[in-house]
Amino acid sequence: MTQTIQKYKITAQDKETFDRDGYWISPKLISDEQIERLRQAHQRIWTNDFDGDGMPMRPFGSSNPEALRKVDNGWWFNDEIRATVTDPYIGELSADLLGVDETLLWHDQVIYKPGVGEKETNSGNVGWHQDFGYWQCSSTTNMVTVWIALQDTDLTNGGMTTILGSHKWGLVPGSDSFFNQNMEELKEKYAGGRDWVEEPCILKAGQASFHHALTFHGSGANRTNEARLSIVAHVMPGGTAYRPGIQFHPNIKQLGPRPYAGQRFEGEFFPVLFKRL
Ligand SMILES: O=C(O)CCC(=O)C(=O)O
Repeated sequence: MTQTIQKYKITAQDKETFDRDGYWISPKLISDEQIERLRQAHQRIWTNDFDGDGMPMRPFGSSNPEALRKVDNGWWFNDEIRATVTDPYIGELSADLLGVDETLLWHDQVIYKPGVGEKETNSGNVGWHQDFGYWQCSSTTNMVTVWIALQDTDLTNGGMTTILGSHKWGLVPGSDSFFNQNMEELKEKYAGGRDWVEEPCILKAGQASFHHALTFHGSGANRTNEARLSIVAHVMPGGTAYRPGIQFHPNIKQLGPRPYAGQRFEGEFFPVLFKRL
């Protein structure tokens, strides 16, 4: 079911921007009503109020109220999130940016960053990382993350920053560093000898940033008193297949008890979002 409101089409210039910078900012994609429903979906998830009788892919929760909260595959147990992250339009925009004819959902994330005001804490930080640092069991780096803002988002409330053109660096060893909250240490590790240019992703509610799987990105403290809410779809091209022996990812389990090299990530755990006719 299509939920998005705006039928903006990717232009040649948008694709050029994505290919050059490693990310692209969309116009507003979802309505105020859908934003509100997704905000309510967040509230339900954090109180374990699920649609259906399923469960999250990994347990979540922390006793620290200032910590970042996140859960993967919210679409398994929340219908509103399912409608958003499997929306064909999200799939079409992703396909056009990746330059492919088909896209599927790799997995989603529901992310909540509490507002900590002036408090001295880095517990909301997301360390500089490359998404593909976690996805090395897949056969292609040509994947994209769609980060949808559920409120106006900038650096004051812990919005993301991308590193301009860093998708051209290839996979940097050890870049699976989402949970390392020491941004300075990570910057030192990754920036050495490279052109490190930080670009904030400034989004109005309902806009999305699309970043390439090799683009370095991270985020800092939410210095407001309101939580920063987002829904994230990670999208892969049709034909993406299993590359064994490198790294574990929970998606491998969805391939069945005896996954094999070259087995496609497809079937009900990996919904097709878009297929060009
Ligand atoms: O929400 C954030 O600040 C970071 C999210 C992220 O790393 C991602 O969506 O790939």
